[in-house]
This record gives sequence, structure tokens and C-alpha cells, in this order.
Amino acid sequence: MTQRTLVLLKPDAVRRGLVGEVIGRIERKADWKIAALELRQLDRATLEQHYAEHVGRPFYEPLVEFMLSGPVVVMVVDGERVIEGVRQLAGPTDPIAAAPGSIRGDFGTIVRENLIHASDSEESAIRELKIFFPGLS
Ligand code: YYY
Ligand code: MG
Repeated sequence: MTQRTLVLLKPDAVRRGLVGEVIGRIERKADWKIAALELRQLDRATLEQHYAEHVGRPFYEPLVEFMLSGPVVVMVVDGERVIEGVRQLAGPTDPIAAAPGSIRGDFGTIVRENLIHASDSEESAIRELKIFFPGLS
């Protein structure tokens, strides 16, 4: 089942020089292909749309500030079961709970700075891809 997902490498991943490491893990999965990739400084309006489900939560405002704190890598990845697959590579939200071997488990410690975003369902992927790549067919 070929799918398309949105992946963000968050400002901590860019600042810490982990872009190559994380993209490498995605690239090495069989038959997955990067369909778009860009280093981009996000704005508040984009993040408000992206994180709409979290508005009002205590972590929301610090999360938005963190995501504005530097450029992110925005990318589109296509491939076999890629939505679930990138979530598996990333690991759970809390990097301390994430198993070693996962991106968050290998490189993260605090929840906010957990290196990577990946769409969590087909519905989320469609919604998020429209926000970040409105022109992509
Ligand atoms: O999808 P995922 O990124 O794994 O987690 P979400 O529950 O959607 O939260 C989005 C984002 O918010 C998370 O990656 C870090 C941040 N966050 C936080 O700073 N503190 C929390 N208690 C929960 C989430
Ligand atoms: Mg999420």
C-alpha cells in the first residue's frame, strides 16, 4: 500500500546537525522515496494550522515558540506503509520512553525537543501535506 506522509525535522535536529542522520534512516528503508525536501523557517500561522488539535493544551505555546526558534526541514516521503513506518522510526512522543534504535530514543531527552514530526494517519497526512505543500499533486 503506497502512501505519502509529511515529515518535519524540528529545529533541534537542524541545530544539532542530525539532519543527515535522520534522513539517512528514512532513505535506507526499502522503496521509500523523498518526493519533496526543503529547509524552511516556519511562521506562526502555519504552526497554528499544523498543531490545531493541541490549541489550549499547556504545552501548546512553548511548542509553537520552539518550532519558530529556527529553520526546520520539511519533507514529503512516499512509499510502502510509510505513514506507520516513519512513526515507528521516530518512536513515541517522549524520547525517554522511546526505545533505543528509534530516532527519538537515540537522540532525544525532553518531550518538546523530540527531533521529528511525522503524520499519524492517512487523514492527518492529507491535512498536513496541504498545509506545507499546497501545490503538490
Ligand atoms: O505526534 P507526536 O509528535 O508524537 O505527539 P503529539 O501528541 O501530537 O504532540 C505534538 C508535539 O507536542 C510533540 O511532538 C511534542 C509536543 N508535546 C509537548 O511538548 N509536551 C507534551 N506533553 C506533549 C507533546
Ligand atoms: Mg501528533
